[in-house]
Amino acid sequence: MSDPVSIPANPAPFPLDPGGFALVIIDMQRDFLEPGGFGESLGNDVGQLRRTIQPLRAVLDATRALGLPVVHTREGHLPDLSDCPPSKLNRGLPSRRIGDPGPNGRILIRGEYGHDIIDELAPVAGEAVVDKPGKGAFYGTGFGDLLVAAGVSQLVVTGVTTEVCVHTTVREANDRGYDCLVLEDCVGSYFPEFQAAGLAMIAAQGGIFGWTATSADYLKALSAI
Ligand code: C5J
Repeated sequence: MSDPVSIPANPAPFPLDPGGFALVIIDMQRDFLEPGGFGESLGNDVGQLRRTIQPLRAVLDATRALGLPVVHTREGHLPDLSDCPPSKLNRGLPSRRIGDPGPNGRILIRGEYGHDIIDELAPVAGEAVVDKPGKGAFYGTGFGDLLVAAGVSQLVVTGVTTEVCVHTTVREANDRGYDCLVLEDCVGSYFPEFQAAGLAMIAAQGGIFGWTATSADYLKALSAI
C-alpha cells in the first residue's frame, strides 16, 4: 500500500491514505440544486449551491480516473411516506412539504425527477448510491456496511448542504471512527453565514469532528498517488 499523502488542511495537514478512503458526495439532487426545484421554491438562492458543481466535477473525474471508491447519497422518501416521521413531514411551508407535487415531481420522493442527482454528477456503473431517509448518511441505510466492505477509514466529503446533511453525516462518521476531510469549495449552503460557520465548526478545537481543505489541494494530492 502507498504511503499517506499530506494535504494542507485545517486545523492540520490531513494524511490521505491512497488505499483507505472513499469520496462521498452528499445529496447533489435536482430538488436542492435546480432552478424550479424544492430548494428554490422555499425561497433559497440555488446559485449558492450551484457554485460547487464545477469543482466537484473536477474532484469526481480525478477520483474516478484513479479507480477509487465513490459513494453518492440522495435524501428522500418512499412514495407512501412510511419512512418519513411526522416530525419531518409537518415542517416547512404548508404547500411545499415532502410528498407534495412540484415542478420536478413529488418533492423528495424516490423515483421522481427532482429526487435524482444532477446530470453533471450522475453516478456511473460501479459507484454506490445510498438512499437515505434522514439528514445523515448512516441513519436507516446500508452506508456503514458499505464502508466496512470497502475497507476505508477516511472519508473525503462533499455535497449539500454544509450545515445540514454534510454536517450530520460527518458527525455520524466521526463518532464511528472515520477521519473526515471536507472539501470547502465542494460543499454548499443556501446561507453564506452558515457556510462559513459550518466549515469553521468542523475544524475548530483541534478538528473536533474533522478537517477542511480546498479541492485544489485534494487534486494535487491525487496527482501524487
Ligand atoms: C436539507 C440536505 N438541507 N441535503 N438536506 O434538508 O442538506
